[in-house]
Amino acid sequence: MRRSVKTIGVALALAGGATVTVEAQSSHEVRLEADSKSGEYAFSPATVTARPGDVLVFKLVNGAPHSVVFEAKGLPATARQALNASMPRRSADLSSPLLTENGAEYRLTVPALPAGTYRFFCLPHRAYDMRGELRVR
Ligand SMILES: [Cu+2]
Repeated sequence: MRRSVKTIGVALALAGGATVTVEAQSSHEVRLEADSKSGEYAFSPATVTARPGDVLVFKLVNGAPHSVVFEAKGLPATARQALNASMPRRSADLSSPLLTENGAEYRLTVPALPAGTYRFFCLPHRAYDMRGELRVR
């Protein structure tokens, strides 16, 4: 299930008459789960499309531990740096900490990245093909 919450853009009038426009942001929920019947591990949805400034909410539904690790292969150095800076409590290059509790959420704000596809996977379930992709517009 995908949930998208729109935040209305807000124009702030500052002293002196200057106006700053804060762009509308969306939040996108990605579930990390294990199918109880098939035993398959998955990010759901496996593809999330977002803009810089949007928030990704990785929600651990079941099957923990999970993690979110972006693929380093083919990433330009600046994109790698931006992604690393966007990841709270990073455990290694492009890696979230190991998320051990079902029900927990891991949030990151999509940094300024060139439009394109950024692949990620779950380290504990990499061998089970638990992966997804972020498409930045
Ligand atoms: Cu996993």
